[in-house]
Amino acid sequence: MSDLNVDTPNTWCPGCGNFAIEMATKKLAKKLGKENIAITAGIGCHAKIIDYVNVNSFYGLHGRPVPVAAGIKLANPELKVLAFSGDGDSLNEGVSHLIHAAKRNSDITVVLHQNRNFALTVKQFTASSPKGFVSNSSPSGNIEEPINVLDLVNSAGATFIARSFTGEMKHLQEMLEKAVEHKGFSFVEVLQPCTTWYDTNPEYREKSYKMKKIPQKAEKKIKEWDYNNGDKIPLGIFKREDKPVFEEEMKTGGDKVPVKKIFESKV
Ligand SMILES: Cc1ncc(C[n+]2csc(CCOP(=O)(O)OP(=O)(O)O)c2C)c(N)n1
Ligand code: SF4
Repeated sequence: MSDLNVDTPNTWCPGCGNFAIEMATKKLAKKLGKENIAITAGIGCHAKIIDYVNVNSFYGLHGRPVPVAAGIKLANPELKVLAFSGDGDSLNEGVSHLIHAAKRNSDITVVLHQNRNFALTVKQFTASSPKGFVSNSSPSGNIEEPINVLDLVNSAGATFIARSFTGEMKHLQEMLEKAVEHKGFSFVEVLQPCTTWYDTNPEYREKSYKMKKIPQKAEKKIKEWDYNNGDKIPLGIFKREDKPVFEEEMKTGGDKVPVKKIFESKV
């Protein structure tokens, strides 16, 4: 993978889950051919993946890796496009972009580095932090309930939903490969312990387990873990379904979509 490596010094903390995501991304790029993929990222520790993997990439604004990826895919549908995002990035700052890309079934893959805090800016609570989380912006404990991101993207219309953990390298690799193979909006939540501000390794090692098959009722399985104190954290694919993708609908100008009488213009 020498041509995927860079000379840039790596500034992630020792033991950070991001190293596993970097490794999995390099293996994916090697498998697909580096000229066939493009990656985007927001701003944060997660986003440094752009600096460390030598493929075509775009370092976006905070919360904006998803629309940039969707734009790249529209312009060049041959590319496999992945958006790497943080939970602060796409669940606080840019949450509307995530919802709309899922709603459109844009043919991109979003990889969420789920470390459940704003890490680069030294530990503030995000929409994924558990209730009671003590941070620099919640010194007495977070009073808000965490968002279940899988539930959110499922309701928005995501056609592929998976969760993995950076402590399960082989599983992570498999989830990324399956997500990229999927035609339509694919979302992979990667549980990524932040060893400096919120080391969730012991909790995830104890509670996570791999699902044997895709559950029949995604909604129910997705709610098995509430991001607070649940006992079990399922890993694997929760949902995979075929639906028309945005880029192809755009190409045909929507002429295959039946227009209902009520929406026809009078002018
Ligand atoms: C519009 C905007 N708001 C705020 C910031 C400051 N900022 C930079 S990185 C960051 C935290 C990123 O957290 P997250 O997206 O969860 O990624 P992590 O660092 O945890 O990987 C923030 C708030 C910014 N750069 N731009
Ligand atoms: S602060 Fe956390 S997320 Fe950022 S590099 Fe260090 S361990 Fe990783």
